[in-house]
Amino acid sequence: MFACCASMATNSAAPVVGPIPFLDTEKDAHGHRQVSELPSKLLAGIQQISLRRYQGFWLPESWVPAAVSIQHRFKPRPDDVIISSLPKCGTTWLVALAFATMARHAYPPSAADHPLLCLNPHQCIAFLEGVFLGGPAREERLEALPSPRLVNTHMPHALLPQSLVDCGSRVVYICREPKDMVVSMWHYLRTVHPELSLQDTLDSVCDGASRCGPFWDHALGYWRASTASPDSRVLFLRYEELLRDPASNVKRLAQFVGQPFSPAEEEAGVLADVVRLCSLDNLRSLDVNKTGIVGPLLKTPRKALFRKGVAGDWVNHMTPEMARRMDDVVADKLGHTGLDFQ
Ligand code: PAP
Repeated sequence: MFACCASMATNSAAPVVGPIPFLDTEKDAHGHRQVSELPSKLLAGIQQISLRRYQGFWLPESWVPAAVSIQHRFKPRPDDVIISSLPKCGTTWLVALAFATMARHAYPPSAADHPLLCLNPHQCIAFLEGVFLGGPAREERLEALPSPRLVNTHMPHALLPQSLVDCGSRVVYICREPKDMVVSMWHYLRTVHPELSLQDTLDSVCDGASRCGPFWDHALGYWRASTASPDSRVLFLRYEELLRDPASNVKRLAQFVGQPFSPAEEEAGVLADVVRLCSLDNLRSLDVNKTGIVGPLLKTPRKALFRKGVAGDWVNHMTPEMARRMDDVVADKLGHTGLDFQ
């Protein structure tokens, strides 16, 4: 409407560009609304963490600009491998396994100087949200990484750039039984928010208003992408399956990223070494994982990333009513989809 009025106002060659509605200047260069315009909520039980609803998902407020930048500025490569998850679903373990697997020729997993022995797994991989919040220098470092790159994100599939799907980057997703995810999240957040109750954590997850939630849409987006075709570029893993049989799942992972373990490597114990290097007991015992904080975005202690590492711990914390509430949400939101958490 503005353009039409402008052309009526003058016939001169110079295009008239003003005035425009002042409100429109709140949109960013890509025409998106400003963060301050998006629906907001406080994460239940934690007054300091504010969420914004962006394209159907509740993101931590500070991650929204990162989500926009990832969509517009991340330049995926066909041989990129993207680890994706909701928080507390096995990210750290999968990151360690993927790094150890993909870097095994440069860094044999049995080597005494393996990077995972002196770096936290999250320091071995670029966290996309952190990169795109970190300014041009961090983006340049991401660009400068040699291929194949390994990065991770908590972004929902629907928020990944279309160019990532188009160019064929591989995505490895890990999901976890939601009651265990809730219990893990509660323990983790309590390290910096001791006032947080399990009930509040459960409520936020069941209401869909937790970090990168609704959890059912997050998992479903990746599930559908993984089952869309036999040659899907999305591998869908489950934390519980990794616990049951880590070696088989690491083999699947290696195959998927185009670096299968050869019979000779298996014979030599390389696969077993990867599993051992990334085991909870090993990672937890390392000095680097006993000290320090996870990163500038989340000031939780690193040691909180390595807690119990089992399936079914929810029975030790949830009342039957709490468990029923979550099971009802899962049945309601996912019952008809073929995605389950067995
Ligand atoms: P993040 O998304 O913040 O990185 P994430 O690693 O997904 O967290 O979740 C931590 C959970 O994975 C913890 O579960 P718990 O609270 O139920 O115990 C943690 O113990 C578990 N975990 C971390 N490393 C490993 C590992 N090497 N093997 C098995 N489980 C692990």
